[in-house]
Amino acid sequence: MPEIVTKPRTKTQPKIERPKLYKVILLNDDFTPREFVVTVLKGEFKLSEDQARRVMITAHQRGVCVVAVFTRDVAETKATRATDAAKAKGYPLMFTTEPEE
Ligand code: TYC
Repeated sequence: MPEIVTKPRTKTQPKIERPKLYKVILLNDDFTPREFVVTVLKGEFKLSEDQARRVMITAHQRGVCVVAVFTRDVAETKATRATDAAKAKGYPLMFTTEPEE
């Protein structure tokens, strides 16, 4: 009798990788009015009044503050839009992005 060799039918599930997250970082400067920073944080990043004030004050006192984390595309788009909104008003306010560890 010929022996029938069958391979075990193992279905390999495609691995879903979690997308890497990027921090949006707010940088302090000496010129942008505090109120404007708060307005941008609320408008672009949907922070509450309270959260926006805390983030602004932290950047003001420490030099930088993490605003939020997003996928790369979203982080870069929001950082660029927020920086451009300030530039349009003549302020040097800057948002950068950096990958999470
Ligand atoms: N340092 C600014 C001022 O004294 C206010 C400010 C806060 C600017 C946070 C940028 O990320 C910033 N007018």
